[in-house]
Formats: sequence, structure tokens, C-alpha cells
Amino acid sequence: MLIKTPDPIKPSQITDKQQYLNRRQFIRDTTKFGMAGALLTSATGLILPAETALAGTKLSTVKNHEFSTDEELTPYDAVTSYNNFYEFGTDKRDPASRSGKFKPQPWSVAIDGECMKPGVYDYEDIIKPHQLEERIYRLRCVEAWSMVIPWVGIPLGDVLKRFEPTSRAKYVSFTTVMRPDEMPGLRRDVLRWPYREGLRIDEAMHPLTILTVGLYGETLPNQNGAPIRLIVPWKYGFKSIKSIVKIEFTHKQPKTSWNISAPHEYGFYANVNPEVDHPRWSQGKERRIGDFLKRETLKFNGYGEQVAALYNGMDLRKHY
Ligand SMILES: Nc1nc2c(c(=O)[nH]1)N[C@H]1C(S)=C(S)[C@@H](COP(=O)(O)O)O[C@H]1N2
Ligand SMILES: [Mo]
Repeated sequence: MLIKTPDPIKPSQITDKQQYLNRRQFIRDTTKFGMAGALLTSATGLILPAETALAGTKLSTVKNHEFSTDEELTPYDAVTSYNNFYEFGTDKRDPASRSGKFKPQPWSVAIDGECMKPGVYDYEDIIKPHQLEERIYRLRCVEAWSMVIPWVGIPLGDVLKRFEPTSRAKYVSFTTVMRPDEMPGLRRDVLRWPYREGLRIDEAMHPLTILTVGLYGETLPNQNGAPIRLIVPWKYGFKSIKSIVKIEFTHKQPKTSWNISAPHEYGFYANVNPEVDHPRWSQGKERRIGDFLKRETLKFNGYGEQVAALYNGMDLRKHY
């Protein structure tokens, strides 16, 4: 990546997440309904109708404990102000400060390739048939920092099955939207646009992989990949592609933006692996955002028990 020395946010810059959410909800309620509405809403715990997919819409979810870590959450402010989303710029603060014009609604996703039900599906068609789950996952960036985030999403495999992939579907490729008017980072050729990522079909179908629509109980902020992104917790963060507009089932391994830009630095698999260093820095340790000291990086980001079997017989030094 372009930024070599991670510069984590100091704890002093971070406001408490629950305070933050309460304050935001209060502001939203008073804006919509006046003071009486705000009091009514907080007193009854009423959930507002999701008349908009804009950031900050409350989602009704169930908690998935089986796949959640109980580690301390990274505060909301850090999760939404320290981002990689190069379509808005390469500085960590760019996605939050330069994504205000981005419109995540209305949204549709093109489904293509080796499947029986290709087509263009509205966001609602894709999400509505599923129960939204909250899953607290570690996210490990290739730049050697990490966060713990309560995502809201659905298993990607459950969604993909509905499009009936054929036996020729060995991989799934994902593409991010390209809107130069709303995404100022696209003016620079820092990556091959549009941003592209890919998974092997068994990785895409793995129960840990989620199609993500929210965090901290609300729809995704623009800077985190609104309105729909991937989260693949045992891989480096760059595999978790944001603002997806196309999903294609393919027979051949798809091209991916980071692998095109620096093939010796970023492989197709990109499994978190402390034993395989990036050519320019170690992957043995990471800094949890907000912490002072570094901690050891775990193989597969700590999800080895669930996913190691996917790679039986593969040399993960070669297939990094
Ligand atoms: N389209 C797109 N998706 C992207 C990126 C990007 O630049 N563009 N950055 C990736 C990287 S490097 C990381 S670490 C994660 C960061 O996700 P977050 O900002 O929600 O924490 O998004 C990934 N998805
Ligand atoms: Mo990353």
C-alpha cells in the first residue's frame, strides 16, 4: 500500500461509542420529529422505518455469537474516520471527509456469469429475504493495523445460492462502483479502476464470509462501503471490497486490483499470515487501533479453526 507507517488514532481522540451513538440518534430524532418525537422514540425503543438506506438508518438484527469475538470493540469514531477506500483518496481521513456526495441509494447489483439466474437485482431484492445478523469480527489490514467491528450482514453463500451457480463456477469476482463525479480519488491512477476483488467459490460460500450492509447496528456510512460490501475476516482487509455493483461467477481465477498493481506484494489469496512478510514490512505483528503496544498477528487472523481446511495441501508461502 502507499502508506508505509501506520499512524493509529490516539485513544484521546476517540469518544465513547455508546455516547456517540446516543447523541447521533438523539440529533436524528429531534431533526425528524422535534423534541417530543425524540423523547418518545428513546422511551419506547421504537425503531424508525427504513425509508432511506442513508448512513445512520437503524437495522433490526440478531446477534451471531458463534462467529463473534468478545474482544473490545474499536470505537465507532475510529471505525468511521480511519479508512481505506482509495476511490475517495489515499489518506486515511479522505473517505470520511470526501464521500459526502456519494449516493448509496437507489442501488442495484448486476449478477453475471456461470449461474442460472443472472440479471440486475435491486438492493432490496438481494437483502430482504434474509435475516440480518450482527457479527463482531477482527479486521486485519495488510498495513499491519487491525480493528474489531460489529458488522451487520448476511452469509454471502446464502445469497449466492439463490442465483444458482453452475458446476463451472469455480470463482466469484466482485466489482466496486465507479462514479468519478462522486468519488474524487478516481481521478488518480493509484490502482486499476474499477476496484476488483475475487474469491474461490468455497471461500465465498464459507459461513464466515458475509455480505455486509451495516456496522454498529446502522446502515454503512459511505466511507465504510455503503450500501453493500464484503467482509472476509481471515483475509487482509483489501479483499473486503466496498460498494459492490457487480458479482460474477467465473471459471477462471479473476483479476484483482491489488494483484494487478503489485503482484509480488499482493496475491490472490491474501490470507492473513504472520509467517509470510510483505516485501517491505513484517506481517508478524499488528497494532490494534487505539492500542499503544503491538500484538502478535494470528494465522488466518485467528480464524484458522474454521478455515484452515480450505487450504489443505497448498503451499501458502507460494499462494500468498
Ligand atoms: N472499493 C474499495 N474497497 C476497499 C478498499 C478500497 O480502496 N476500495 N480498501 C480495502 C482495504 S485495504 C481495507 S483495510 C478495507 C477497510 O475497510 P474499512 O474502511 O471499512 O475499515 O476496505 C477494503 N475495501
Ligand atoms: Mo487494508
